[in-house]
Amino acid sequence: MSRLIVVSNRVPLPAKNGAASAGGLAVALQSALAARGGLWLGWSGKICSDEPVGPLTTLKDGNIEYALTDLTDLDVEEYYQGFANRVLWPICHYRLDLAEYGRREMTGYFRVNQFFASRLLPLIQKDDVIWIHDYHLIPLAEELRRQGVKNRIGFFLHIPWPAPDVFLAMPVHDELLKSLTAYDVIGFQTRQDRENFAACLARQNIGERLGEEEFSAAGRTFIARPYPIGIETDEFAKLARQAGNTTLHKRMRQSLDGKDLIIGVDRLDYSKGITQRIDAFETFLTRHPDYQRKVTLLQITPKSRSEVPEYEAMQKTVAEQAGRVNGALGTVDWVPIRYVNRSLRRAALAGLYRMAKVALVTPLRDGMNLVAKEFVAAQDEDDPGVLLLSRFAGAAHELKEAMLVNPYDVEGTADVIARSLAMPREERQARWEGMMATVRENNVFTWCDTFLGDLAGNEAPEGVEQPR
Ligand code: GDG
Repeated sequence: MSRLIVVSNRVPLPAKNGAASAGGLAVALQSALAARGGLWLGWSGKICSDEPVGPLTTLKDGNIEYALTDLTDLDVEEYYQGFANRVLWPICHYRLDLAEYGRREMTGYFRVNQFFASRLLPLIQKDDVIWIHDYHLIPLAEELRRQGVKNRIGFFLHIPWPAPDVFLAMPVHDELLKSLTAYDVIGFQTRQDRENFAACLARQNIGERLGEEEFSAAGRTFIARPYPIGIETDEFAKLARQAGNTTLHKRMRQSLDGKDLIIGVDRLDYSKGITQRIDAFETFLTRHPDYQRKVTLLQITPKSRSEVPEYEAMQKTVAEQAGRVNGALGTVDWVPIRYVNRSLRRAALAGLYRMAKVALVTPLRDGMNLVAKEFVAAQDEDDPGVLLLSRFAGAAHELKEAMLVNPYDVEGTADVIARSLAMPREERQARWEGMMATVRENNVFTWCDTFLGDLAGNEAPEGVEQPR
């Protein structure tokens, strides 16, 4: 088997105290790489003010080798906080109103991609397969090709690919679209994302579609396919089963004192629909006063990207909103919303999912959303909770048995919260069984193996020459 090189912006180093990072890419890739081994290159998270940036830091954990590079403060400002998180992230999540496009940031983005290529080049061996992740590194393969790299290179986009009208509002759309054609395999979360991408290519007259998944451009062929990401389902289910007896969970049960638990778990991000969700919960409590003092919403929301102004502002908005609802509806012995603004251990999270009667997974847009899948995996098959899921999450394309909602429809979501809490056990079981079968089948290993299988064996469609 050829060596696998994974490249992603951030590299989650092995956790020293079990406090895993809150982030879907990290969670999924860590599971996938631990099983197969390989080299993982990315940003160390450190910012240096001197140039040139020093040598790579390397370390080994089990069969994963890590190679980490620092970035300069200008790099971080332009590439990471600038173009990646203030242009690509909002645009791919349909928030053109939040996109802050600037040429300086765009130039920085391409420059840092060149820098990543220069760091990677000396590490590449002849038969390595290279798997690049996410929106930070779209032009990386093009840079590598320019330097003569002939290895197989794949790309997986963890976030949505938006409809052409939205994507093409970004000034450098053609550069990004063309740079993607340097890959051999491009993976998306859903068929809809792939179709949006294909529609952008067609609209801009870039390359040609040869089949459902095959494309050609600039004398090369590549495939673009949906590979829905998953979790380590059995492992996570076990974690949730075992969590029941820990002190934290006993304390939690005690503090609930028979009240039903509703749970929300999201990085603090405007794409996750947290404010709409709190509105929906408030509407639900107001419309169904019988439930007041009988339910509690636990919203776990670790801080994320706090250096980006929109995120900093959101921290304030959500905290104020939760405080306002608690002030308006709470009583001396009942707090409607427990708002936790930091990261919990993964095992703690698993146990809390299992304790919850309902999960509110209501992003306004989401590539997949692993929380939805984790919640399903964590349930007790005899008495499973209900997943209330936004139809704008990639996960909704697979988890058809969830209670699907439109998160923009606050009143509609409030009604579905009430129906979910009142759902009879047989219906909960039937819905859960369907979802669990999917979460088992499309797990993180299937995701990884299918992608890497395609990357290893992408045959050129007949009659098309594939320059290597
Ligand atoms: C991106 C895409 C796509 C959250 N809070 C804590 C914690 N988490 C973990 C969850 C889950 C992960 O973080 C979040 O994953 P999501 O998939 O929900 O969302 P993003 O971070 O936005 O991920 C997304 C994903 O990439 C994978 O392709 O699904 O659409 O946006 O695993 O459990 N983990 C711990 N403590 C917390 O407090 N330990």
